Amino acid sequence: MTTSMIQPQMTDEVAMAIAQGRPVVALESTIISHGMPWPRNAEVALAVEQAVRDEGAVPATIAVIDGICCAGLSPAQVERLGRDTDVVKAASRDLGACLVRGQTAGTTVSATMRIAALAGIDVFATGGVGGVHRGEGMDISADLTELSVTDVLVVCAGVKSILDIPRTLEMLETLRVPVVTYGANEFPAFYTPHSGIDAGERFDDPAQIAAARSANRRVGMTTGMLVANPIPAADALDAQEIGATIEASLAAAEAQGITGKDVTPFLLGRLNEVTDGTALAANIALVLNNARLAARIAVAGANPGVWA
Ligand code: PSU
Ligand code: MN
Repeated sequence: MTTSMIQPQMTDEVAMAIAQGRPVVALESTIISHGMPWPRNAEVALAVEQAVRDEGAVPATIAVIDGICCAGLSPAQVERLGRDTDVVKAASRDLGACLVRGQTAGTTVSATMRIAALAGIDVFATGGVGGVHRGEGMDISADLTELSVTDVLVVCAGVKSILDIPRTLEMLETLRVPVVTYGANEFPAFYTPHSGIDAGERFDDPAQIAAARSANRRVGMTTGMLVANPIPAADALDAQEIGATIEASLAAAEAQGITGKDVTPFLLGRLNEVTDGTALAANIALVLNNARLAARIAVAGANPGVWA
């Protein structure tokens, strides 16, 4: 890191943990500002922080508050992200403009990775990463490009089928981002553990995931790493049913001319509405599940000698 890069504003809890080399897990905030409805969004964000603490790591929810990059938020700041309607959605390329304008932003996976890296945090839990959208529109999330250049490990529940899962995995291969699946042979599809796609690399032990990451670093990889963690069977939705609902939501987005960064929030909002809370409940369950796995990987990685 060059000295001209900024240091995010950190809470004492996060700053102290980083200084002492204790495990820290970054958490994103677009899921709060644009991914879930108020007031569940703020409640869930605080519950996810607690899940990380319960596994022995320190949570650092990341956002831009009044033009300042923050790693670690107060409950009042989390509430503001969840409730205020003037909070913008920032990917990594939006950060500069947000800072200059003094805006408050929920950070996507790409922007959260960027700020986590600045803070010295290298494990991050989210729900789903962005990816290659369906259709021929070439709508490809900057989450993938950020993963290719920023060394932060991201735990997600796979790729939601609002996206083109096979193309997203192909793109990750092209970008040489290591992808591993935790405890399954099939790559998960967010609301369901089933995508019909082979998982590729499977690991059953968080410590092994930490070790694989360390080995990637030893061969000179400077990319991030994507860990796909299947939603627990008890919380999963019926693949066919949610698949049909997603198809209908995609058609609605197209009919209404939704484009650009509004596409993902529109689809998520619509899924949460039309499923009468079922999709939201599954989303919450998988985020908590991802937070716990990320914390276990961070704890394993913080053991002396595991990570270079
Ligand atoms: N997937 C979800 N919930 C979310 C997102 C993705 O299930 O809230 C958010 C994440 O912050 C992700 C972003 O980084 O959407 C991707 O947006 P886009 O497709 O515009 O790159
Ligand atoms: Mn896009």
